[in-house]
Amino acid sequence: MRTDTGQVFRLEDYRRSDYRIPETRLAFDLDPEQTTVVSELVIERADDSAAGAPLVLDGDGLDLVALELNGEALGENAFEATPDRLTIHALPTDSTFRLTITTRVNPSANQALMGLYRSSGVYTTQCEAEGFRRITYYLDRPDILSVYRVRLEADKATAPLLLSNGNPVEAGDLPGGRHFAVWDDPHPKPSYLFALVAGDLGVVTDEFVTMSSRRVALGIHVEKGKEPRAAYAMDALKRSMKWDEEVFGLEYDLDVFNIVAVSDFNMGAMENKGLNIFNDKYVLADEETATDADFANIEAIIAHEYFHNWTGNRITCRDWFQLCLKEGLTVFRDHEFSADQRSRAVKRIAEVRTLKAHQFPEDQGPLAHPVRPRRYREINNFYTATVYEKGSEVVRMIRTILGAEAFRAGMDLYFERHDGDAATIEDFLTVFEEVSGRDLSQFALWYHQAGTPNVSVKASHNAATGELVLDIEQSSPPTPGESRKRLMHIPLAFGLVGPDGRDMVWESVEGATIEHGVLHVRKRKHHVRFTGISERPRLSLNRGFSAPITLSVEEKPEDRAFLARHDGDLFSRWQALGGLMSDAIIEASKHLRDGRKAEYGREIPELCGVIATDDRLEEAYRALALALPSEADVAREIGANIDPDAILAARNGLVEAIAAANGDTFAALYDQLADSEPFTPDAASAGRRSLRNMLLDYLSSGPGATGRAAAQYRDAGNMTDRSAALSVLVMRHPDAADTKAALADFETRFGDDALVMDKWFQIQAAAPGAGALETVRTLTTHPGFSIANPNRVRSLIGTFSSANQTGFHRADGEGYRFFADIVLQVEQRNPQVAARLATGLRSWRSLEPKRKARAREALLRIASTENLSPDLRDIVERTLA
Ligand code: 0A1
Ligand code: ZN
Repeated sequence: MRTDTGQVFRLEDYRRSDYRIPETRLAFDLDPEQTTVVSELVIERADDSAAGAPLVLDGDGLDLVALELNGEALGENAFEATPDRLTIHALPTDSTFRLTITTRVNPSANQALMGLYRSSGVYTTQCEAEGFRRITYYLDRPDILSVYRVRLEADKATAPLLLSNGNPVEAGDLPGGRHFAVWDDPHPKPSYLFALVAGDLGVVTDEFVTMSSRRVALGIHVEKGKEPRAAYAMDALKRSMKWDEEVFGLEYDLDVFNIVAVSDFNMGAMENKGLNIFNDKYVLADEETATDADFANIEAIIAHEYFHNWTGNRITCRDWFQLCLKEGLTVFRDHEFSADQRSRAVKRIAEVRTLKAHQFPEDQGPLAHPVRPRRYREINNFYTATVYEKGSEVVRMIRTILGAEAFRAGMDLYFERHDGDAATIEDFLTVFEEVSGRDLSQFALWYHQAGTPNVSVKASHNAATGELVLDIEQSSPPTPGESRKRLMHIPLAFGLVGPDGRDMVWESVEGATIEHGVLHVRKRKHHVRFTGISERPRLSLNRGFSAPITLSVEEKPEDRAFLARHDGDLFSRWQALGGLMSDAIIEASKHLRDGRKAEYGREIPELCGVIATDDRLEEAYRALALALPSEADVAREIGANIDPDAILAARNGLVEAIAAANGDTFAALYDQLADSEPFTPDAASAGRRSLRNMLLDYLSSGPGATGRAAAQYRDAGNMTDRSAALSVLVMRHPDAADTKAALADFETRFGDDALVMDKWFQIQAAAPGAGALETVRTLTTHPGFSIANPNRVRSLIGTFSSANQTGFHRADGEGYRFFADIVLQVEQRNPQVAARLATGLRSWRSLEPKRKARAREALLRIASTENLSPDLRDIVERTLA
């Protein structure tokens, strides 16, 4: 394992390479323990000024077997090879030469899951960001684009399937039970997009005919016997291919497109050219084993990886500082795809919930960084919610500012101008400036400045003059390394909601530019004066979450309640109701901390009843509206001196108050929503199930109320209903006999299916209460758990740290101690997963003093461990700084 060199990479240090690699030929002689890799590179000097410059190739833990230059072995003095670098001093004077490098790697010993490794007997690779250098020495940087030809050779019985990027060109049998295949990828690509797969897998095939009538052979390869579970992924793939043609005019560019599902994978999936490799969790689904949320994730991730073919592969990143160029844009594209396939309003709410749950805490804590970071120690730690989710919000804001038409023109220009390039954020912004004639220099700060801006709004209305004045002020809190912030360009979509619930129309406005319902906040303060507003409006602000900001508005609860009932913008209705709920929980938690009784009032329970039964609203929307803010959401709103026990008690109190006021209505609706049709994963059916399961939670909140959930568990015809019932039982009635019986039944039914058992681990890891830690500790010894498998670790330990506020943040600090032990154990095998897990402690500073001290101790213990990997050291040191 690599240990920390302490090296910091800086954006301003970018230099073009002295050498290029126009052609790469790889030959893999695959063996579980001793795989030989022969890499034949055509190398070109970039220009004459590079004459005499040594060639320095990246490596990571490599074992050099042989080295030839233009077909002749290199003398010992001509080069220097360490596991992490190959330096060649004596180079020919010709501008082009051929280098042949032979390395040997052990795929079975690779538990970091970067480079070439084996997962359940299948050879597979992961090269983003810097995994290729664990296979062979190379200029392993995204601006080195090369055409690849790959020859794979392996045992035919155990690896009948041999895949790589591009198109298949040759295959055949060899002596000794071996066989080979040759793949050719005509599109120049960076090394991080290289992939191979070799193994014995089942396959689902199909075909897609592109808009210019080219036939593409599609294959999804999964564990044998699981082929039927790949049908939904195939359907999602074809819909993605079609959508990219229709919405962006982008066509697929090879004869084949393969997806392979593997069960050991550090992330969700990887967009290798023509050969996407997936965490099997995001491919395999059927009604008995996957929830509606799984289906939606599969659809989104299949689309995301496919969309990378243009935004990421055809146009890649110049360097890793530009990661958001491909990731933010591709997330935006997959969001738009899902919105088109499902319900736009529901999708937008789900996106904002994810952003607030993952990106806001990152931006508001010690790990805050700009969407385009300026420095990093370990690039693996920058595959973050900020780069992905906030990166997508920034692209969305560009579209909001430009309008849909100019945005599309900008995208067209981007593809036309930069196809085949390793590009930058500046290149991206320039195309939009050119097509729109707008100056986006202030807007560009969204890429460069970290932190969540706040916009405060004060309104005063004069009924006599019909004048409405909004005093708007922006501010951005300091973040690590950025104490002074510059003023942002914030597109704030808004409406002035009149007494009849309709948007009011003003006569004139001064003090800010307003276009198509969007007010452009660009200065520190705007004094905005509207005329012709005869009655006091309610302010519906940041509609559709037009900007990823926090809002401070002096507003009466009754105005919020009015908006929650009447705002014509569905997103804002949801936002208003969520705000009321959050305030109520915060207020109640204060009371409970002071030993007083919590009061919840009548407004929220009444509103929940109204929304639940409003059949003009989609069921999925009603379910989202009824979902209370999570304990973590409330903690973030409170911001400091957090006591998770008080938040949980306050939140449960509100659940019970809502249930008490609506028991009969909810029960009738629950019965009415029972599925009579056979299962389909479409959005409307999934919406019905989500509303019904939300109601089940309320209906099961009282003491001893296990009957309905136990019955639903027993009768469930699909995993959505079954796991929802199990979760309600475990969360609401952890010690009940019904709960124990359901948990045992689930284990009996699905004990052999690791992906389904992840749900069983997850549900138990989230259960609050004094016994939570012991439950999780015991589950680490369950035969289905494995510390070496990222999905198992995330399900049990990741869920415990992120979704079990009271168990993880136990007042005595035992939760943190256990967590630190596990992080260090995971790190022994897989530093990348350990580092990501460790971010579970990033908000430690906002805890109440005792918990804060204990969390710090746990972080310090990790930090003082010897030989820490660069990945984990980087996270803990930044978290503690
Ligand atoms: N580019 C991928 C994400 C990814 C990044 C690193 C990985 O290393 C284990 C794997 C995948 C995506 O955005 O889907
Ligand atoms: Zn991506």
